[in-house]
Amino acid sequence: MSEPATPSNRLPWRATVVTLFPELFPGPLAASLAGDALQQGLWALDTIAVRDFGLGRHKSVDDTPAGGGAGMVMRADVLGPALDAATATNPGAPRIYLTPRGEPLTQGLARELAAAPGAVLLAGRFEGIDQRIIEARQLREISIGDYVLSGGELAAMVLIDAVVRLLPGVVGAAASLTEESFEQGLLEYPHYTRPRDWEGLPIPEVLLSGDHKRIEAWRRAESERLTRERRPDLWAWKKKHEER
Ligand code: 9D3
Repeated sequence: MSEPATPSNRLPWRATVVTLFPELFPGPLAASLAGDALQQGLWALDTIAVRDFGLGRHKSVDDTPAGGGAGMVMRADVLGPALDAATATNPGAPRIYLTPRGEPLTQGLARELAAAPGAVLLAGRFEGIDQRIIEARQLREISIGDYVLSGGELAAMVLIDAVVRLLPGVVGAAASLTEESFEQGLLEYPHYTRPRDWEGLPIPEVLLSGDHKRIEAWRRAESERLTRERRPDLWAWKKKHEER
C-alpha cells in the first residue's frame, strides 16, 4: 500500500505522443522510476496513431518531396488533424517536434517543460515533415544530440524520461538535492562500494578514512578533473560564469 504523502489536486503532467509506431510506447518508460511514477498517477501518457489519420485506401501518410530529392516527407494534411487530436487530449501543452535540426535538449529545457502542463510530442519518420505544419501548429523543434536516429520515438522517450524525474514526488528529496549540485556544471565523481578489495583493486583510502572534509575535497577534485578532461566546453562555461 503506498499513497502520496501530499496528494496533489492538479492534473498530472501529460505526454501525448503523435507517432506512426504507437506500439513502441510506453516501452522503457513502463519500468523503474518513470514507470512507478506513471502507475502512481504522477504523470500520464497517451499516443495518437498517425496511421489513423492516413488518407485514401492505403491510409497514406507521406509523399515525395516538392522540388525532388531522396526519401519521403510526412504530409501536412495528415499531421494537422493528428496534432489537433493530440491538442484536444492535452490542451495548453506546448507542441514539440523531435528533429535532428532542433534546439538541443538540456537539463534547463527539461526543467522548463516540467513546469508546463505536459507536452504534445511529434515523432517523425522518413526525411521529415512538411514545413507548413511546423509553422501552422507552432511546433518547437528539439534535438537530443548530434547523431542520427531512425525516427523521433526514442528521442521522445528520452525527453519524457528527463522531464518525469523532475516532477514533484518522482525522485526522493535527498536524491534531488545531490542532483542539483551536479546541475552546477560538474561531472560526477567516481563511486565505490563493497567489497573493499575486488580483483586486487582497492577502494581509494580517503573514502574509508571517515574524514568527511577530506572525502568532500577528494570528490570535488575528481569531479573537476573529469570535467576538465572530458568536457572542456562545460569547464569553460563554468569558469566564465564564476568570473561574475
Ligand atoms: C540527411 C538528413 N538527415 C538529417 C540528419 C535526415 C534525417 C535523419 C534521421 C531526418 C530524421 C532522422 C530521424 N531522427 C529523428 O527523428 C530525431 C533525432 C535524431 O536523429 N538525432 C537527434 N535527435 C533527434 S530528435 C528526432
